[in-house]
Amino acid sequence: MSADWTIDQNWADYSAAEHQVWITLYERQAALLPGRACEPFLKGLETLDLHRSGIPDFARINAELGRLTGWSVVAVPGLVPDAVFFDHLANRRFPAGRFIRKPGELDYLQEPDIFHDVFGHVPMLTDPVFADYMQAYGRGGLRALQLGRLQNLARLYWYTVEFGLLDTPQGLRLMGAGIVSSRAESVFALDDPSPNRLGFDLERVMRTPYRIDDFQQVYFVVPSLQVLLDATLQEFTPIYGRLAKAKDIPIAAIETADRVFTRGTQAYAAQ
Ligand code: HBI
Ligand code: FE
Repeated sequence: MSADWTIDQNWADYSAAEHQVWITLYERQAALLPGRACEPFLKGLETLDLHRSGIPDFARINAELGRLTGWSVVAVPGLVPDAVFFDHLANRRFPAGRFIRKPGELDYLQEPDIFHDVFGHVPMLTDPVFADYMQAYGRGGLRALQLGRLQNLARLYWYTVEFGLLDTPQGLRLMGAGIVSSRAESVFALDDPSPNRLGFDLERVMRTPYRIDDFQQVYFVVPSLQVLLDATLQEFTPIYGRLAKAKDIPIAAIETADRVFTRGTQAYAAQ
């Protein structure tokens, strides 16, 4: 492993069983996501031809992805230190876990595997605005680390890149990698009456804790990818100043300033 934690993908070393896990997961989501996932995601999935029969070879993806937005996917063993992660994003390199989950854990896994990272995250990187957003996020992460504001920035990532919804003329659509790579949450995030669905606001999101072990209790709706990019390109110093004095907002709370798409029942979280 090199200093930036990258490893070779060694695509030829994947077993038929590992390719089969990808195919099973891919077929499930490919059947479910049209009409649910946002257009940039579905377009990216097609453009990158990820419906090949098995785990994609990063060398093949990177030829196309590099041409489109200058991004490339690099293989890593798993979660890498924050500073390493942000440095990769700041240089348009997306670190993707090389491993794939076991057949017995198709529906949930602790750590992001290649299906979460490549199927979930990479298609959106074909969109020029989102590609700029992810690089801006990486640069912001390196700065947040220096200022001790990592927790706030991690929430921005969580509620947009991982679990964001996109508002469209046809209604709400899935954007977050954590949702589109999960069969159950792809349904829950749009259809279930339990979670709150609130309009995206940068500081509001940065004050909202999240849960890593179950479906989200709140989803934030981004009006457009451009709004997301513009929010991240602004000067964060005054924002961090206000956040230092602001309290966290309880995860299921709805504030008077919130734009409410769904006032959730929280029934799922209660059981
Ligand atoms: N490492 N490989 C990998 N993938 C991630 O998504 C990741 C990471 N390290 C840190 C991290 N995410 C988060 O803590 C940051 O988004 C804050
Ligand atoms: Fe992720």
